[in-house]
Amino acid sequence: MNWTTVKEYEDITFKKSNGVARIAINRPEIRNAFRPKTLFELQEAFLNVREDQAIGVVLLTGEGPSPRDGKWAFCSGGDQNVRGRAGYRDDAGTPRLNVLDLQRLIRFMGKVVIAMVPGWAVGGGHSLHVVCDLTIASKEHAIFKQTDADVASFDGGFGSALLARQVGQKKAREIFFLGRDYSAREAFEMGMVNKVVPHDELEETAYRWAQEILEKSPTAIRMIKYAFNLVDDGMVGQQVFSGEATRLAYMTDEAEEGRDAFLEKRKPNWDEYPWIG
Ligand code: 1HA
Repeated sequence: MNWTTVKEYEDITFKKSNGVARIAINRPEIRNAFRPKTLFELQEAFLNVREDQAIGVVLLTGEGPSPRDGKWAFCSGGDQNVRGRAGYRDDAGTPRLNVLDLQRLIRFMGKVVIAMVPGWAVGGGHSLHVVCDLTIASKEHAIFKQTDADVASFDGGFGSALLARQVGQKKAREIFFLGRDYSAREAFEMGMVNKVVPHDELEETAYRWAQEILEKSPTAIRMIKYAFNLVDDGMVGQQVFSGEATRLAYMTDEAEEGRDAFLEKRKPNWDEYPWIG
């Protein structure tokens, strides 16, 4: 792995190497809790990746260990220090729930996002791993825990409903209603983790998975991600999937005839394009 830093940020790190982007929350002393600024920076990095046609896979993770006690974290959700009555306050004091914008970016991006979980994945951080396409977890240090109900918060979107798709209704309710700790192995057995690896091999494994994915057809991977999403995403899922169908249709001679006829101010000639039944 030969990571090159894309840009320096205050709350995150952002690197790229050989078709893979690595985006990490960098607040290890508070278990990588996010504040609005963290999320604005994450959104900027994800938008950069979305527009970079050389990148096919993103690894989302948390820097660590904590310089205070040596513990690892993926993310512990919203930073409770800046939580106000209507959301998490940004530098100007505006209350925000902008982790939901990040979730949508991950969900609707035509690239694979892998959660690389080195330690705690808690609350809104748990929901972030849920919305990622794949999760690879540290055998020794990853712990999954949904504390939303402990702090009077709730992710009623992907964090819960998509989780139920992954682990089943009963388990998802247990995770939210009891807020217990689950090891990487337990999370794997439930179906919300793809692979458990020794901590030292976490990044290398995620990077290797990314390289394997990069050997596949970009169009096929994008279409299958959107197809998996479609059944749960309602009309937005249909819009995203259909957008890709439109893109493919634009690549046909038939579509070019439609455009050319308009530009040449003539009737389109569809004779060469049969009504396939
Ligand atoms: O649910 C949502 C949303 C839903 C819809 C729309 C938007 C949403 C946006 C956000 C969220 C949420 O994320 S709500 C859930 C918020 N997160 C939590 O409730 C987790 C709180 N943290 C913990 O439960 C624990 O710290 C831990 C299980 C992650 C780790 O425990 P551990 O290893 O015993 O460490 P601990 O000593 O508790 O934490 C180390 C330091 O990190 C502490 O600071 P210190 O007292 O040493 O100065 C601790 O306060 C700090 N810290 C940890 N997590 C957070 C935090 N500080 C602020 N915010 C945190 N989330």
